[in-house]
Amino acid sequence: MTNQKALEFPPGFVWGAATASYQVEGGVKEDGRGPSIWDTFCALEGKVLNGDTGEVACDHFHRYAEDVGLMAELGLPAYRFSVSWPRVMPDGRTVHPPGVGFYDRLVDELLDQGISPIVTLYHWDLPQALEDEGGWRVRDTAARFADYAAVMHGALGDRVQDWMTLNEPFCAAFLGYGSGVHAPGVADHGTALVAAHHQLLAHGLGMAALRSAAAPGQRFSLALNFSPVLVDVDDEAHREAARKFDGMHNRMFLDPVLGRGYPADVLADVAHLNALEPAILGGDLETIGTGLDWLGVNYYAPTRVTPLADPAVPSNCGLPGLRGFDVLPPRGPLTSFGWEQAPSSLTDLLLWLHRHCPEIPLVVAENGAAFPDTIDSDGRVRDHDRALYFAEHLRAVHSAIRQGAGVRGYLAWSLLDNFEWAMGYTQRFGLVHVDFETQQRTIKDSGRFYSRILANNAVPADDSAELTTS
Ligand code: GBH
Repeated sequence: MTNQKALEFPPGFVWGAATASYQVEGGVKEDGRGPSIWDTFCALEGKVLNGDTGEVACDHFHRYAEDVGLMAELGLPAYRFSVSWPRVMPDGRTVHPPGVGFYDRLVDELLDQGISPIVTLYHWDLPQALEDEGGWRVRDTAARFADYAAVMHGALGDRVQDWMTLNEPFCAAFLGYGSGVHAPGVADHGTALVAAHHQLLAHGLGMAALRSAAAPGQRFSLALNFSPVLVDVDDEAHREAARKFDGMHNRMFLDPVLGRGYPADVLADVAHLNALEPAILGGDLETIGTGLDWLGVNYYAPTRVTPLADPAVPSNCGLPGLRGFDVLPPRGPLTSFGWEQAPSSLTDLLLWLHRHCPEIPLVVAENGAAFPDTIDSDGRVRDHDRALYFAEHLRAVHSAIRQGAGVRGYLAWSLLDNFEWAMGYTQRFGLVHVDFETQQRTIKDSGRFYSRILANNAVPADDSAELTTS
């Protein structure tokens, strides 16, 4: 890749890969771990495809050392993982040292291999004990989260520089309590808005807890999932449809953490549910808006919307309270998940963030694609589609940087094929193939390709032979 056709990233650009506790760990009963809402949800009939569960997942709980070895083989400078709250606090409140011990060992193993840990505290696996007390419907869960954040900082803060409070509160609130396709499986739009507010409050209280214990140089953040909106026609009605979706999907979570409160147009769009504003108590917006040291940007696909003739008709988008428009089917090349492949939307998103909050450094904290893997008789895992997806999206990131966006890093989703939530084990996102029968790991062609990109700090400018040769 030492030709003139490579697009170079800025010096110090952070490369890595990400996972999440429930998706990879397994070991759900090891060392006294308590149940999470995902253990409960998976046991319900018909919630997860094929009745799959995270009981074993990638067995990362037992194989973490081997997995860190794979990261070293790939040459990853950084690894983003999440902590299972019920592993370290089985009842959601009381510290359980054996559970903390797992993350102690993981962090030490990473540091031994020269890999920087990036810790996410909440990637959707709430202790079931707290759900039994109301979960994200109740404010107290936010206070419990702040205690948990303080505990984890106490345990790992001497070795971990980069911390994220929440991953994608959009999903945990709107899929968990709004559409009900994720744990705990509640389907109520008003409840989803309240859950979103309490998660943002947890972020704010968690940030305060982390900052009060901060060592010099530590950085605190969260990861939000963004979906840029596409319309077919540039007229008033289409712009209004796009505004509503963008408001509820993107600005609803970003503006409060930036200290700007909830967007007025979003509050107006959901006022008829009479749920969000009553949940906001005095001081909450100040707590939530504590500012960020950087922003984790998770991007997978854009969303296409179209206006409806009747503004009072509920939207098919499934987001709380939205009316008067529908989401259209994705177009063009799709991933096996059925998501649209649109690298230019990633450039647009990063440039929009740069204009919206120029003061905040951005890190792409998740980006990747589900495709089936083809395995040769010699065991080689060919996944040309995934390599191409990474190449195109990294060119999109490069283009945003060239146009001025302050993007400091990129973390591929995911290190390993893993438990893909409601889709069970049917969607593979890994740089490393996992055989879920034998737990054998095999670095995919896309993993080798990514490894060369980060070694060169550059992505090939076009789809040369480098995509397929290893
Ligand atoms: C991430 O969420 C998660 O952080 C990660 O755990 C997960 O494995 C990864 O994505 C891959 O799924 O409802 O059909 O209109 C991604 C956020 C939110 C992106 C839902 C797609 C819905 C498309 N996702 N969104 S749809």
